[in-house]
Parts: sequence; C-alpha cells; structure tokens
Amino acid sequence: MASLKDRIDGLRKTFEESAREIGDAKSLEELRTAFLGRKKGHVTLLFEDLRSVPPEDRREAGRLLNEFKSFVQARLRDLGEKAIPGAKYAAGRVTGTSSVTAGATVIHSDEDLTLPGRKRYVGAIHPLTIFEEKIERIFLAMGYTIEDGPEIETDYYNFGALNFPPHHPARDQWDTLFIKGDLLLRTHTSPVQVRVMERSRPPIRIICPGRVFRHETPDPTHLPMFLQVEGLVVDEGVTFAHLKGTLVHFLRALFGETVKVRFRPSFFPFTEPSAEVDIECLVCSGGDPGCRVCGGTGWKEILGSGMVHPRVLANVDIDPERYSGWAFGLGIDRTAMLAFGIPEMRYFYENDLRFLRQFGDL
Ligand code: FA5
Repeated sequence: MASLKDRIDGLRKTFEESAREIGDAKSLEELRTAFLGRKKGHVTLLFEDLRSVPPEDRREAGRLLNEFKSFVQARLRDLGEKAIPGAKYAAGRVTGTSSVTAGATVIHSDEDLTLPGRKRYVGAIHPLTIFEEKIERIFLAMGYTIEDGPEIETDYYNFGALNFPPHHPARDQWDTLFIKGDLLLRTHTSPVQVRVMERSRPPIRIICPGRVFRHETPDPTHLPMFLQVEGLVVDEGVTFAHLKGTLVHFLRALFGETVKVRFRPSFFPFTEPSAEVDIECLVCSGGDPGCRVCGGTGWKEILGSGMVHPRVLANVDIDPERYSGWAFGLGIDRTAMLAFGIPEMRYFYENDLRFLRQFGDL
C-alpha cells in the first residue's frame, strides 16, 4: 500500500509540473491523454495494477486510486477554464468537436458560445387557410353565414339547375372531370347556391368556400384543383348596385382602401347581367411586360359575378317576380397569390417549408 501511495504522490508531482507548461488546448489534451488515456494513461495503468493487489488491501487501494482520478479530472477542468483563453469545460457532456476527458468535455475556443440556439419550428396555419379565414371574417362582419356543399356533385347541381341546357357549348368553359354516370367533380362552388336556395327562403346572405376541380394544365395562375368562395344574396329589391358596392367594399377590406378594381361585362348562364372583376397586378403593378401573373396587362381577373338569372330562382321555387339576387365566385388561390405578391400559384401546394415558413411559425 505504501508503494501505491508513493507512486500516486510521484504522479501528482509529475502532473503539477506538466500543468505549469499548459498554454493551449493541445497541451491540455496531451496531459489528459497522459493521465486518463484509455490504453496507456497513468491512472488507467494504476487501475489495471489493482488486480495484483492482495484482496484485503484492494478496497483501500481502490479508494486511493479513485481519489487520485477525481483530483486529475478536477485539475484538468480547472486548467481548461483558467489556462486557455475563451475555453470552457462542460462537465460530462459531449458537444460538437469537443474532446472528452473522463467526466469532462473541453469546448474549444473556436466555438462561439454567444450564438443564439437553433430555432425549433412548430406547425402553423397554411397561407391559403389564413387567407380564406380573412375573407370569411369580412363577410361574417357584414352578416353573411357560411355554407358548405359536396365536392362530388351531380350534373344537375353543377350545370342543369344553373341554367346550362344539356349539350350547351357553355359547359365546355368548365373543363369538367367526370366520375361515373351523372357524377362529376364540381367545377365551381356555384352548385352550393342551388342547394342553399332549395333548403331556405329569402332573405339569403351566404358565402361558401371550398375546393373545386377542372381538367386544366397547371401554369402560374391555373391549377387543376383550387379553392373558390361563392357568395349569394337573395332578397326583395336587390340590384346590381348592391353587387358592386359589396364587392368593392370587400376588396378594399382585403387589399386596402387604395386598391384599383375594375368591372368588365362577361357571360355566365346563371347570371344576367354578368361581370368579371379584375384587380391591379400586385406582383408587377403593371410595370413588367413579361409578368407571369398578368402577362404585362397590369390587371388580373379574380372573380365572376352577376345578377342571379330568373330561371335559376324559378328552378328552386323562388318567385323571380318578387325576389332578385346577386352572386359571385372568387378564386381564393389566385387572389391570395396577388395579395402575398407570389408569382406562382403552384408554390401553395408544393409543401416546401422554405416557402411556408414565410407565412407563420412553421
Ligand atoms: C366561375 O367559376 C363562376 N362559378 C363564378 C360565378 C359565381 C359567376 C357566381 C357568377 C356568379 P370562373 O370560371 O371565371 O367562374 O372562375 C372564377 C374564379 O376562379 C376566376 O376568376 C379565378 O379567380 C378562379 N379560377 C378559375 N380557374 C382557375 C384555375 N384553373 N386555377 C385557379 N383559379 C382559377
């Protein structure tokens, strides 16, 4: 036992002599290896010798060795903190390129401990949902209610009840995806108008947002699956002035008071008269002849609208002599694209987190 104590005292002296020479991470690491190295470290070798100590002395020898090992570890930690500028010891934890001492880790001075931690992202609301909810809030504030309808429709609701005679060429404008027999994927949200008018009586003031489908080749402003929001008002004395006033108010609430809006005469079988509404191109403001969104015209169509055709009212047993109505159907994706200044509608569906994170904490 006396000889073990002498060996430990000798090693302690050697350790302290070497410690005086420590000036950088490299020499500190060399000292650590010399004492705690897994193969030839002095402390490791002493522990190996423990096997040859007589059993009755082993307990005391183990205590002396553990005490010496703790001393070496504590001194290394101490030296790491004091002798190496900018270096720090993190006891017992392995980080990055750090070198590990038994129970302690040197974080080298090239690691910048003042850097902010890495951000952890949580899921958030999709930009199209954010935009759809904004539209809903504007109409809810005007006293409208929100309605829903099926995405798989019958020919009657998608076309027939909306005054499209069978085989009428106007049907071609809605590139329809047929399913089987009478069933198809709805090409617009207008069938919900019919369903609501069938089950309720005027006054009616509703919007219905939802997914629609068309046989279209995708491009920056067209998708085969997109979102529309339908609006419908039916009451006594409803005129085109109500349509125009409400839509202008809605678009100003959505885009700001100064947004430029224009109404263009158009045709839909279920409205008469009809108008399409364009807003100024918020991607190029009309300044780019090659703009992929407006084609350099400075305007982009965002909705169709018109006075509900008397035949559509008659189809749902609402007296067109007494009641009149107006309706609109707006493309949510296309309008969101303009509102957010995005040149490409497909980005909404690609699930690229670099895109989505710009709209919220994703
Ligand atoms: C309709 O779908 C009519 N149902 C709108 C309507 C409702 C008129 C009520 C009158 C009364 P249209 O096919 O133009 O109309 O589509 C309306 C809007 O949907 C367009 O202005 C555009 O913003 C959007 N839209 C149309 N096709 C696409 C497409 N392929 N991809 C993305 N958005 C589209």
